[in-house]
Amino acid sequence: MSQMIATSKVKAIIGTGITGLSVARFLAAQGQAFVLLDTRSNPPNLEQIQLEFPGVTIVCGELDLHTLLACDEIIISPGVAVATPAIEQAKAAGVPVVGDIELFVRAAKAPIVAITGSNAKSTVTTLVGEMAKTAGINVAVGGNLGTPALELLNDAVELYVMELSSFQLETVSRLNAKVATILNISADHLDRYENMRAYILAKLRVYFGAENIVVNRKDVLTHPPMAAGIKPIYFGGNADFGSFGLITNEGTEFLAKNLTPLIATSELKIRGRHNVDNALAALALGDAAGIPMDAMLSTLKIFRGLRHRCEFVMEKDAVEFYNDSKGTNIGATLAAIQGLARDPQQLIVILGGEGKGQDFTELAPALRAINSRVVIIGRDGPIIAEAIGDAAKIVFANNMQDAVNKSFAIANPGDAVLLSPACASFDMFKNYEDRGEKFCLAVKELIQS
Ligand code: UMA
Ligand code: ADP
Repeated sequence: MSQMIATSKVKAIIGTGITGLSVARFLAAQGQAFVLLDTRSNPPNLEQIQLEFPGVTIVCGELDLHTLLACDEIIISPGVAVATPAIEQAKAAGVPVVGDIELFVRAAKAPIVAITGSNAKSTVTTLVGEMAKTAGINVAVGGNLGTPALELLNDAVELYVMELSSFQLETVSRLNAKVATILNISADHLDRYENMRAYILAKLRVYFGAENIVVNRKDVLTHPPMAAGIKPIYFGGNADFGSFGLITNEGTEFLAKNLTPLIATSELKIRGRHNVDNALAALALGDAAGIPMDAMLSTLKIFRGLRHRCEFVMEKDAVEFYNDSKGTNIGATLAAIQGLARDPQQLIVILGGEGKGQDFTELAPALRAINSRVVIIGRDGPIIAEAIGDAAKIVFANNMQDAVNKSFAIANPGDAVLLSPACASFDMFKNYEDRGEKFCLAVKELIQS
């Protein structure tokens, strides 16, 4: 460390996860000195950090205010709340607190497409990235999606397509995106935010300095209160001037720009009505970013969506199975239920897990409206069952195989079984991917039985 702190300017990196590691690499490449702090007693990547930055100081455990006060900037990972007392105190003492996205914005030379929202971020980010690739644009895609922003920096990149979480947006001053969007807002992360207002204010930061703004016509919470002289581009709902929406011509429904039909809804490969909105959002973003329309439309004809998002798994005796394990909050599950519901086909929805303090009564009207049946798994099952009440017939299951078997037992030919738990997975599974994989395996097991 003595060798690295050859200057009085030392940065504090909070968190040794993939963000912290990317920040360390970025600062080291610039010859800047840093220390790493992580509140966990056994934080990740320690060996890797010691290998790449021999002798660097790593402080584990409760954040040390004296170390923070000795630094000229704090770069905080998204998983750590700015409201942590030591961070608040350092901030009050005049030490700037930023996140990796702030460093990324300072260094990025290509335009940025910035995508946030409570749900559909990964789908829309990936879709816009694929559209740019089809157009032959040198595009870098990442952020909350997986690859930390700073790892994407490259002077050859022509366009950055970034998924940004509210945590990442909290610590960026002006994103200055070429085009920015909030796709939708529903309750999430209320264990981290004091209330919905604080969560929405974090999301609204995505619009700061943006050249173009894309908003959801059907969700007023995505509209900036003051558009600062920018006319928003709308997506969703019926087509209109200044929007990407739906239009029906001679009985066929089309996605349209202004009032010009672009592609028939039936030509989309991603399933569910909510994914029609996602396609419209991607078109609006891509258009504002300068991606040619023909490349965007040919991408829509082949893009099948991401794994664990309303993914068709298999069918047995005319009962279809869908894996929406990424449906980890009520807003996502409502979209999946409404997106996949088809009259007279009925849905059997597998719900449950860690409820994150959500109000599950919000699910009841949607379940009642489609005459759904529900199979419940996981820790907060009883809370969910009580909230749903008599809005749907409820069956309890002990594990994923039991849930799949019981769902099939109550299904009629033509029905669909949808795993969209509206909950986090950690009470029973490693993560949502593990939960989705176990669902797919259980369906396979059922089919082979
Ligand atoms: N942690 C501590 N103490 C610390 C540092 C971290 O307890 O000092 C804990 C956090 O509370 C969290 C975990 O460690 O539970 C990881 O936090 P992190 O900030 O180190 O996370 P990274 O590994 O760097 O991953 C982060 C994003 N994680 C979070 O925001 C929690 C990843 O999003 C993102 O892909 C990655 O940066 C690259 O940009 C994940 C996520 O769950 C997928 N995001 C949330 C979501 O999508 O809902 C916001
Ligand atoms: P995120 O990255 O924001 O979590 P994903 O694209 O991974 O978004 O999708 C997560 C879940 O959100 C999906 O599994 C689905 O249940 C739900 N979802 C997808 N599209 C929409 C939409 N347009 N509105 C609301 N929920 C959606």
